[in-house]
Amino acid sequence: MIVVHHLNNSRSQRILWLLEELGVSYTVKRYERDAKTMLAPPALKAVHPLGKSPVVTDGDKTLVESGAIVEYLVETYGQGRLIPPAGSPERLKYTFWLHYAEGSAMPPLLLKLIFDRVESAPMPFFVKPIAKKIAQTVKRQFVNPQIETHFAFVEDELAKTGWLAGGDFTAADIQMSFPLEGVAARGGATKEKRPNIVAFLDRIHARPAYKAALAKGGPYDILRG
Ligand SMILES: N[C@@H](CCC(=O)N[C@@H](CS)C(=O)NCC(=O)O)C(=O)O
Repeated sequence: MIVVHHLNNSRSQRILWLLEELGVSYTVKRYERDAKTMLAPPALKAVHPLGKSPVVTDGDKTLVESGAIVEYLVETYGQGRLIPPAGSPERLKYTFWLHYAEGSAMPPLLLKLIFDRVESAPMPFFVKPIAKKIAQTVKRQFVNPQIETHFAFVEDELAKTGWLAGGDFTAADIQMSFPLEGVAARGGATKEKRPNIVAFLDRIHARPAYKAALAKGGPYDILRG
């Protein structure tokens, strides 16, 4: 039996969605983030030493890292669904997006989250202006331009077919949903600026499997920013 160790408001939401798309049965074990630090509870470290979400257990296997989990589930339970044929140009794109989501798209979003927090964190009044200035400078000079470059690229790629790995919806679209929801929630992808990303999000959010996964995973506040 597959168990998804699911942290609220996290990347494991897309694993629930993938399993719903594949129609594979699974159970969800829920974990709640610490309200102050937003970190996962120590109980998750008992499942895997990294203590991050998602973690999937399947019999005697324990799997971590979203992209690797997506690959495993599609390979083991997909029966050729949600993945372009081996050797096709679409398959190369599929592999690219599976890696790109966590390797390139997420890091600048994470940096923005961290420096936003530095900017608004409570601290002694005499340090605050300095911390604020540093955070704003890093964001202006490095983080925001990176976000622009990456999501302009995704926007252009989506213009081709509406999906990322060719003409069909694949697990690469599921893997990319998290950074795209993240950038939209933080104001970096509006209808005016990134219409293809917004239309992509509207399409995935309308899928019955996406909705079923939300019902299983509980509140998913990333959608509200
Ligand atoms: N690249 C990893 C990232 C895993 C990760 O950082 N997960 C976050 C949830 S979105 C987490 O567990 N955060 C809580 C913590 O670090 O304590 C993946 O895609 O699985």
